[in-house]
Amino acid sequence: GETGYETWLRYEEITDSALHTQYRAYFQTIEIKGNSPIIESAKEELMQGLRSLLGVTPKCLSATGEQASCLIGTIADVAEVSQAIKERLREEGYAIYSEKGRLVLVGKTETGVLYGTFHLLRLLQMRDHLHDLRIVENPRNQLRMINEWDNMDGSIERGYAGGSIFFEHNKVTNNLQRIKDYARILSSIGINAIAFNNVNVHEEETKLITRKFLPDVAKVANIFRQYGIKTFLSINYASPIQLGKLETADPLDEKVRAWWKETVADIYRYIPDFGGFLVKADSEHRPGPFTYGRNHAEGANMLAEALAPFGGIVLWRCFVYNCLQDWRDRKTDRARAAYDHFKPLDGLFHDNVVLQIKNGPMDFQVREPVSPLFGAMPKTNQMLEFQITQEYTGQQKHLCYLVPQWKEILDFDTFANGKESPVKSIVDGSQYDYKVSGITAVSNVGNDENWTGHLLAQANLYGYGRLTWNPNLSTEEVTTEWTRATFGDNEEVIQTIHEMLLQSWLIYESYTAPLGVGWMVEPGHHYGPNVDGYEYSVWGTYHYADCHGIGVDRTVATGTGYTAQYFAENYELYEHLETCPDSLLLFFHHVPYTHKLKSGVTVIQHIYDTHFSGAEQAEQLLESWRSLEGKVDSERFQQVLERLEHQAEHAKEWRDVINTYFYRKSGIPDEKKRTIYP
Ligand code: GCW
Repeated sequence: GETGYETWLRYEEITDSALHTQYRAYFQTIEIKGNSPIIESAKEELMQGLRSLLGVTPKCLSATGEQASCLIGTIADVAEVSQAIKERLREEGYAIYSEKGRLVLVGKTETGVLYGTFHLLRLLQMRDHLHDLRIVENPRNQLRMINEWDNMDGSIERGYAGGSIFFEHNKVTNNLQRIKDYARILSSIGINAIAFNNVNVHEEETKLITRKFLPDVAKVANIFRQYGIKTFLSINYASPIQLGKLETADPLDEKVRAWWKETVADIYRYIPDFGGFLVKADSEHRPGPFTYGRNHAEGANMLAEALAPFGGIVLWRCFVYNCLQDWRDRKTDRARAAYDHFKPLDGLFHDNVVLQIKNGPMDFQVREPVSPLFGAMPKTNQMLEFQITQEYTGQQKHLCYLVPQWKEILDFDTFANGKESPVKSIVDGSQYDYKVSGITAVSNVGNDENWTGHLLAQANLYGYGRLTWNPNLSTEEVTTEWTRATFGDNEEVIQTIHEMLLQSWLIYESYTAPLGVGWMVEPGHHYGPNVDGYEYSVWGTYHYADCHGIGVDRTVATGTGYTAQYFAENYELYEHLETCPDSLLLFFHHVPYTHKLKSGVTVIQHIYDTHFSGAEQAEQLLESWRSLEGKVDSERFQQVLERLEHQAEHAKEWRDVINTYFYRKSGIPDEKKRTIYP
């Protein structure tokens, strides 16, 4: 039966006979130049895909002089590529063109060939014609990365789809086939880098950079390499103490510097193309340079120097804030932290360091503004971090398709370099002269049979990869691709799932924390409503609701001054009540419940309205899915059905907890007199 294991690489057989005939003609005979491991992967993918889509195994020609109907190779190997095409191809790019019944796929590099192969298969999945193709594709972002938060005991921090596919019982897994399948999935959407252990590096994981585990890490890296993916490791900043028996991890200490250099040299003996280190330092109780009175630049540069001779890089996370805050203290604002820590260090980082910045200033909430750090450091490489795993967006029990959210973030104009300096143009390196940059995200994959727990959450992984390849793709394009590749030809099925996905983020937002204020979740695991769960805690995540109003005053005029971290245009937008968008109102302002939104309703009435309608819409998602019974195979139908049933129930819980809380605080009844439990 269908488990969802194949993801969007299902390659369901093409039934349209005209198309079938057309495709078969192009794949009568294939010549694939080269025989490196990556080219072998491309060949394997193509053969497997064609067998499945067309039910045929094309004949492979090797340079016999006979002309193949489909020719594949790098520009170095394919003689007939025009100069014009050659010039347009950049690293990892490819071209696919066809004329007179012949198809040519060329990659600038072997990896380009592999990406081109996946593109070619996608054309078939989308049932596109292959006549007169003129495709030239280059990835927009240099680093297109995945971070796993996997622990060696087999658990995954914030994982909602089972255990790790990389580790079990404090060892690297023997199930290399599953890792290979993951590499295929990632490569098909253009991912080219992965850090496969959690950024919180615990005791055993610290040893991944030692000979105890390097042979195993190398096995994993060997698999990823065949799919054009570079392997990185998250490291423990205190490794010199824990592993090297030194008394300090001070980045300016000569012994520490020597220790890292030796350690790095050893890693490269096992993994010659090792990507580098991902570092969470001085964040949430993780060790870092602060202990020794050093700043982040000093801390990162020391590692960068050790990696530089091998071409390795340091991904240094900016998720740094005071996680021992006193709720009584109204001066400290967690949202300010990343900018306050890093902006003053612009220009001090080595050019093989990249700052990895979460999309928002807080922590992957369903709605928060874009981090003001993007574009604020013209002399420092920056990359963007998204969260595919749905920590705060329903934990893969609720449907929450994040592509629309990511599009908003990528398109957000920072005004860093004047008008039209969107986030996507910062992190693709086109705005400033960054040596390294790109996008990364926390994976939503685990060892559940269908990878993501919620089958439809596969769309988030797919969409992430596609947007990272090209942030200019529209939500509709990406969504259509995924839906067709995953669910086939039935227009009603495609239409219904497409709509469900596109509405789901706003639906989730509407029955959870209102108007950008965030949180209101159960502390610890972060699932389900608890309005005051974090209100008196150390985490700096407050909403300040009282009997008059709610929200965090982050203005310069009367609040924490956070708004000043934005460039002028955005500062003006957020600073003033009159211009601040409704969706972020409570993130930036503290207002009375009776404050009228731009939509014309009061804050309190908005809370009631959205929570009633949100829960209803969650019910409608379930109904929409039910309408597909018999049109989607029963196994996958059932999987999704169960999640949607839970979501519909849980949305009511959210609705009632939130509505009751605000009714009790404000004493203001619902204008429409719906049931609010007193
Ligand atoms: O989102 C928060 C999570 C932590 C996580 C941390 C981080 C890996 O609740 O579990 O730790 O962010 O991004 O470092």
